[in-house]
This record gives sequence, C-alpha cells and structure tokens, in this order.
Amino acid sequence: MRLARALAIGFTGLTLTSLACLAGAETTATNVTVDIADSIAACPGGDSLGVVGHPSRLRIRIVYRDGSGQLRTGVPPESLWATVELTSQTLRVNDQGMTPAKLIFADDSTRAGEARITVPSFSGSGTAHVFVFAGRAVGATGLANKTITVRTADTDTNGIVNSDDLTNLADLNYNSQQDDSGLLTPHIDHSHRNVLFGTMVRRTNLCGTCAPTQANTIGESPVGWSPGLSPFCGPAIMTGSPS
Ligand SMILES: [Ca+2]
Repeated sequence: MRLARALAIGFTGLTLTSLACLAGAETTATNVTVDIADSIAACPGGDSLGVVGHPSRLRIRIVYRDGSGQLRTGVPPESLWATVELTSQTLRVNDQGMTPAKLIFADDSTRAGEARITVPSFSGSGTAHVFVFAGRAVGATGLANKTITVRTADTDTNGIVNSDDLTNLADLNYNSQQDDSGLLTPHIDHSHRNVLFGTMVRRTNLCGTCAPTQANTIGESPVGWSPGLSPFCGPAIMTGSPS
C-alpha cells in the first residue's frame, strides 16, 4: 500500500461539510478555463423550451489543470462553486442561490479535468451576474464572472407555468417578436418543484466502503480546527507523491 500524503478535509461544526481545506496552492485562475452559458430560455421545471442556440439551464463548464498544464482528475465538487447575483428585479433563481447569494457547488469531482456547475431552475426574466470560484468559501480564488440573460416561461415568478404567464410573456426565442406563446403552452403546470437539484453521486473523493488505512479513507491523526477557525479539519489518506 502506498501511503503518501495527508490532505486536510474540511468540516464545519461537527458535520462533514462541502468546504475543503485545499492542500497547496494549486488552484489559480491561470490553470482553469471556465465557460458560462448565456441567453438562456428556461422552464422553471428545468425542462427544455427547445429554442435552438439557447440553453434551458445555466451550465458552467470548468476545465481544471495542474501547475504543469495536465488535466486534473478528482478535484472535489466542494472546491468548485458559483454564486448568482440577480441584477434584475423580475428574475429569480429557484431554491438555490437567492440573495444573499448561496454557494452552488459543482455537480461532481473533475473527470479528465472537467467539471460542471448547474443551475436548473429560474423564474421571471432578466439578467444576473455569475461568479465562479475555486477553493474555500473564505479566501477563494475568483475564476470567472459574467453577466447573463435569462428568460423563462414563468412570467409572474410564482414558480409554476400557467396561462397567466401568457400576459407580458418574455421574448423566449430571442427573435424580437411576440411569437412565444407556443413555446409556453407545452410547459403548463411545470413547477420548480419538479426539478432534481444537485447530483445523485457522492460529494466527496473519500471511499465509504474501503477498509481503514486504505487509500481515500479518513486517516487516524487527530482532527482540529483550521488556523482560520472556520473549517474543522481531519486527515485523509491519499495516493501519489507529495506536492
Ligand atoms: Ca419571440
């Protein structure tokens, strides 16, 4: 068995949390490429309106490389996150990311360098400022930011599409014409409560079924508070050489 280095894993209070103590300072904006979707045409139920060239969800694609330019696998989702700050009173983010802005984590660890952050449900229409970060919530590295436009079939922002939303319906297909009612009607009764948020995979790189002291298990060293007094840190057994 190769036991190489211990990586501090973050806790908040007494609960394992999504905030990791990164080992080293490998997270810098120069190592990361970020693509943020724009001009979104959305249903609050996360369904697609089928408008070509206009995504139905806010998807943020991140490509993460190490200091040598190699694609990194296994960067945990709790180390890649975004916030969405609304810049229009008529736009809402449903169930996540509302004011004050909440952290929206990556769907999963990086695979071949790539991870994605998804915001699946909006209501209303307008603009928002998207910020993408790497690292801990306090002192995180800003990777990218962008102002995006979002238009949805939920005109009155009550979280569900109904016939009332035909009044003052937004230009959902971005063609500057009032020809959008046909895009709304297939989504009647679609609600933000239909959306599955997050991911069904694990939110950690640790192995829950491995024997103790094996790679990717929690180590035996004492735990303690980090110097910043925010995360509660413990050891994890990792493979590879120290860096
Ligand atoms: Ca239109």
